[in-house]
Amino acid sequence: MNLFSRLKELFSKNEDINLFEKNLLLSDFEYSLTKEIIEKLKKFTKDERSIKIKDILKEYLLVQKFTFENSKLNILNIVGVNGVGKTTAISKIANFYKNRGFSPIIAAADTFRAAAIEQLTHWADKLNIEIIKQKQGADPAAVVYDSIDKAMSNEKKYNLLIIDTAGRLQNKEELMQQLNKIVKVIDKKKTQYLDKINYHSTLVIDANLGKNSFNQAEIFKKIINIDSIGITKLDSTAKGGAIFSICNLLKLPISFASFGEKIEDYLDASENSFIDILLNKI
Ligand SMILES: Nc1nc2c(ncn2[C@@H]2O[C@H](COP(=O)(O)OP(=O)(O)O)[C@@H](O)[C@H]2O)c(=O)[nH]1
Ligand SMILES: [Mg+2]
Repeated sequence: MNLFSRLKELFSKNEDINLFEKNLLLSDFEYSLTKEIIEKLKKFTKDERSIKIKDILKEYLLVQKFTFENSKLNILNIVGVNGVGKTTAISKIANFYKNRGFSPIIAAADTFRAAAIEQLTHWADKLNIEIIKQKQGADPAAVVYDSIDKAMSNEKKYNLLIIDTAGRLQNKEELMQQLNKIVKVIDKKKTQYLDKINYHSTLVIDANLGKNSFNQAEIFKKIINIDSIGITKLDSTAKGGAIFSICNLLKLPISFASFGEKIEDYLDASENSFIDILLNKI
């Protein structure tokens, strides 16, 4: 049962406010945030609380839609720990923006496993989107370099380059090096192509990981500049509370949410009522 269904059930039974507190904590809301929310709730009568809880929670969610420009090469760098749903999300984002008139191209910069390149190729073929890839073990920054050149040499053709990266936290040193090198390449290309590149980096967060997601966000934020987060697996979580902590404490806005394995299980921050739909899924 998701967070809202649980809270609603408690409200309908007019339960003690301590039970709300317990539920927020069980959903991996950070402790100080839980206290703050409970203090706000206490200002309302028991009957009012069921209505007000949504508004109170909304205050803690930051949203930022992707600001892609048709006339530029928009580069979206997707980072995050292995298994959180990066590759799946990339297919969804590419599909979403392709359907809205953009021309996407994908860079397979997770070169660590052959399977990762195959998985991305499978999606690209299915969606009829071009993919730039090299062999397993190739330098991810080299893949990014080639991808930008390819996209820029077809300036009229491609205006959205999405980069898939590896996220092995087991080897932080290597992860740091890889991501820094990718960013350096992008910076160089930005200078080369003057103001024709619009860069955005998004950290993908698995809603199931609860408090661990918060730690992951802190680690990635230290490695590279993160502009926004994307939340995945909202279809199978009871720990969505961590998202509120990430938004509120790390000041990272949400750009998209994913709630299933199908290509259409995607919610983009540019859509109307994004926050309301999102809250109903947490
Ligand atoms: N239930 C569910 N599964 C997802 C979602 N997004 C991705 N997955 C699954 O999570 C697993 C890892 O996804 P993948 O995109 O390969 O993660 P990556 O390692 O970060 O690239 C795969 O089995 C996906 O099908 C989602 O929103 N909901
Ligand atoms: Mg992947």
